[in-house]
Amino acid sequence: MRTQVGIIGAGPSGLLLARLLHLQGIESIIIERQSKEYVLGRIRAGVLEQGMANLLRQAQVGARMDREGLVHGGVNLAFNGRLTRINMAHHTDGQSVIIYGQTELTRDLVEAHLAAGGIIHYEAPAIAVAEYHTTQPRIIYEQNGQRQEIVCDFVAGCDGYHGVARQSVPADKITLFEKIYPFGWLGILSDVPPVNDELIYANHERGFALCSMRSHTRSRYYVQCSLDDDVANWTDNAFWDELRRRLPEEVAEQVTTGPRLEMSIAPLRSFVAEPMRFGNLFLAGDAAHIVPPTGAKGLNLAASDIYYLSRALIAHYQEKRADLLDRYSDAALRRVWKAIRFSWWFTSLMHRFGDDLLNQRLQVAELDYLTGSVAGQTVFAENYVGLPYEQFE
Ligand code: RFL
Ligand code: PHB
Repeated sequence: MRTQVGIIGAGPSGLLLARLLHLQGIESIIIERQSKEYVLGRIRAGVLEQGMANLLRQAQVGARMDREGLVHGGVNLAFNGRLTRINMAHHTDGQSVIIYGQTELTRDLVEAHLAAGGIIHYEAPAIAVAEYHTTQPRIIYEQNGQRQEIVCDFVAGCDGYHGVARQSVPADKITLFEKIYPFGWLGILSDVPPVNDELIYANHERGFALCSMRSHTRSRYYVQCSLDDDVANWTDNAFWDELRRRLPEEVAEQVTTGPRLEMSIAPLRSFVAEPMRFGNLFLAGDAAHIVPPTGAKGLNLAASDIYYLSRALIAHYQEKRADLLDRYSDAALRRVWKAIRFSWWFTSLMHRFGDDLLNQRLQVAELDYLTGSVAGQTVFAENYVGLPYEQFE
């Protein structure tokens, strides 16, 4: 098999890239390890920056997001038993975020891509990327127990943290930066109305908590948990009790509880691989970097990578230009590192780190300062709504 751009991974990065290329007449094939049902059933992120929303509209998959997504111009920080709202729109010239689940967005992308004749091979794990330093890189994969190959002009490694694209590069050609946090997030999804119109990030001496949502009738809540905790240790009631203990009283009283649709534990990690280009192999999204979920940046970084990568590939095919391909890694990484920094900082500010009482007092002092200062609120707001994409043309 032959194609122009071979894409490994049918998550948001791979699908969005395929879609943007297709609209410019550039062909691709996506290889996905899991089944379609599995990919469409995953519960992950829920907050879209404006830059990402615009890119989805450009990819002609924004209609349902614009109909069903919830626009939030503010976000709440809870600490010391009280709730403070940061008016993000006010501090960023009217910018906001859109609450729209990654699950829904993935469905929109898959449906649009398949309807336009796009090719996605599910249950087809890539094993390696070969000869990526030549003009004919190959993706080697398996399907129905058979070894297969796709010869491409370029390979996009959109295969997430555990993918093979990054691992196909020799260790001495790639630099990895990693930090693993000493706790996880226990999350519940439940068909109950959210406790608040906008998100609440809570710092509490028992540990962090987050009140989020997917719609007016579906809530997503998280509590910080220990790394060796297990979902089997948690009944629904135990989760709701722990959540309420970590929220200001007037909020806790308003929480509507219900049975779980899903409950899971996610570890927290900061990770960056540099560079993001190796010959004609390009890494994008979680394949190249991971952020802890505290700033809601993981999915949004996948989108900014694809903004840069799609433009670079389009300039190559339509204008025979190589300069944007050459600049891809640096441009993407500049934005990645700023989001890595914001997510690390927000994680450090909101979570309980053991019994470090000094640290707890410092966190409260910083939150008090941040929420009481126009400069502090502005810094928070412009990072949360998403730093701008660089001009890339
Ligand atoms: P994805 O979504 O992981 O997609 C990668 C795809 O590649 C496939 N794959 C392979 N395919 C073929 N051959 C192989 N050898 C392959 N190896 C892997 C995988 O099956 C998968 O379909 O990466 P992508 O597209 O870069 O998108 C990134 C986002 O998904 C990610 O940043 C966010 O979901 C991160 N994240 C969260 N971000 C937030 O902003 N807020 C959240 O609440 C949030 N929760 C989460 C998350 C990520 C999680 N993961 C990865 C474990 C919760 C979880 C559980
Ligand atoms: C979510 O709704 O799943 C969510 C929202 C905000 C975050 C992380 C996760 O920072």
